[in-house]
Amino acid sequence: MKKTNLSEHNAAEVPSGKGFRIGIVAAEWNSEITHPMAQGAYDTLMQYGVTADDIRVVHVPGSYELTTAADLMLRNDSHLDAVICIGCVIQGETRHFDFICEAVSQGLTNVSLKHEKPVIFSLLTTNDMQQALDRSGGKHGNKGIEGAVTALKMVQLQHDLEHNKQ
Ligand code: RBF
Repeated sequence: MKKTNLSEHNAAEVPSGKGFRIGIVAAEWNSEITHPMAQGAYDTLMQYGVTADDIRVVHVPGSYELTTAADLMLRNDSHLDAVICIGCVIQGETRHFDFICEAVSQGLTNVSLKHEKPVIFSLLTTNDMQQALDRSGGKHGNKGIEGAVTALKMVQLQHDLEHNKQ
């Protein structure tokens, strides 16, 4: 099945998050975008059975700091199963676009491999503010919700593979 948008996901295909412990890191830069995404991620984790005690939310100044925060969270909480990283970089508004996107995508990959845990890339990289609004609760869904669904699927996959269930 072709899938480009997990916001309207099939609940039957999403693993239960019962017993999972998940971190959320959200950048304050473009907070009108990142806060609804973080809320969408949080609500989705709760919807699938992750308890409030097992969701750790932290904020960082900008998307560039997502990498450091994800690394710190995983280093200091050995029970964490995954970290969802939420940010928004708008191309038309900053020449830093390429630097930040490259650093975050490479940085989060490195953190994931270093800690051997899923680190979810929920970084909006849009041409303008309208495209970001469309993806943070607008006509293209909420990429924070999709980040949470991806986190649940990846934690379950890791568990299954480590226990030879797939
Ligand atoms: N952070 C974002 O999350 N999104 C942005 O669009 C964004 N644009 C920036 C533009 C400039 C010129 C600078 C200096 C920073 C920007 N940042 C942005 C903040 C960046 O992620 C980081 O917080 C700072 O560079 C401090 O390390």
